[in-house]
Amino acid sequence: MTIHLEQTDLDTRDAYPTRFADGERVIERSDPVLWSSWSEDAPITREQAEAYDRDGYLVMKNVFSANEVRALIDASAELRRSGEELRREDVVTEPGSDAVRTIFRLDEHSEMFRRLAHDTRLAGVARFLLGDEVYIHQSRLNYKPGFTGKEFYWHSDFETWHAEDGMPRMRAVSASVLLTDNDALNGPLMLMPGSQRTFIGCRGKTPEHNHETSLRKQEIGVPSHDALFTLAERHGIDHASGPAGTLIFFDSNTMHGSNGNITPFPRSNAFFVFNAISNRLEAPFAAPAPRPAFLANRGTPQPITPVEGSLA
Ligand code: 6CS
Ligand code: FE
Repeated sequence: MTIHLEQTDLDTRDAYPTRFADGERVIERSDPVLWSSWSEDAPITREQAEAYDRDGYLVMKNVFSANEVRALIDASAELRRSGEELRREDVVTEPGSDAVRTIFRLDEHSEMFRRLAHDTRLAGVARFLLGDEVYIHQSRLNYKPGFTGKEFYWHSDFETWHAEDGMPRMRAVSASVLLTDNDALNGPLMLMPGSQRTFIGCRGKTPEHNHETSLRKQEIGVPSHDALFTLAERHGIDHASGPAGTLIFFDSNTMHGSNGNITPFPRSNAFFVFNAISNRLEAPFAAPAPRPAFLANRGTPQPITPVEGSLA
C-alpha cells in the first residue's frame, strides 16, 4: 500500500522518512535539484544546467582527450590486477562468484583516479550543481564483466545514503566516467528522467550489517513494483550510452539501475559521489548503526580545491 505524504506530515528532523515496517510512502522533494543559478561563468552551458535540473542527470561527451581516456583505462586495468592486494573490505565480488563487482575508495587506491575526482571537470562542476564546496562521500569502480555481469536493481542512492549513512538533504551528485564503451546491450546506466523530484520512502526495516549483502544484491530500500511502474509510466526510462571517456552526472535521488551483461563485452565505470560540505553526514535516519568508512566519509570533511589541466 503506498501512502502520499505532504511535507506538513513530516517531522522537522527527517524530511525523507523511509524503511517503514508497514508500507511505502511517496514524498515530494523539498530540495532544489540545481542549487546554483546559471551565469556566464558557470562551468557548464545554460542548456546543460537546464537539462540537469529537468532530468536529474546530464551526459557530457568529448570532455577528456584520447590520451586521458587511455590513461584512465590503464589505471583501471592496473587496479583490477592488484585487486587481491587491496584492502579486502574495499572489494565486493559478484553474488556467487569471486569476480570483482566493485572496488570502493577508488581515489585512495589510485593517484590517477584521485586526480580525476579533483579535476575541475568533475569537482568543479559538482560545486556548481550543489551550490557549495564539496567533498567525496564515496568513490567506486563498478565492473560488469562480459557474460556474467549482474544487474544493479532500481534504487535511489539518496534513499540509502539518508537511511544508512545519515545524509540529511538531497545535496549530493554522482559523477560517472565510462571506462569502456557503454551501449544499449552491455548493461548501461538506466535512469528515469524527472524521478529525482519524488522520494520513495521504502518498506522494510534496515537489518544490522545490511551493507554486507546490499552491495551484491540490494533488497532493502528498493521501491515496490507499483511505485516503479508509476515512475516509469510518468517519466519513461533513458539509458546513458557513450564511448569510454563519457562523463555522466546524476542527482542523488534520480531513480536508476542497470541490467545484467551477457554480451562478451565488459562494461566498467568509475563513480565519484560529491556531497555538499553543508550536507555532511549525521546519525543514520533509518538504520541501527552508520555504515563503515569505505562506503561513506564521515566526520568533518575538507573541501576539495578543483585542479585544472590534463590528467595525462
Ligand atoms: O549503497 C551504496 O552506497 C551504493 N549502492 C548502489 C546500488 N548505488 C550507490 C552506491 O554505490
Ligand atoms: Fe546507485
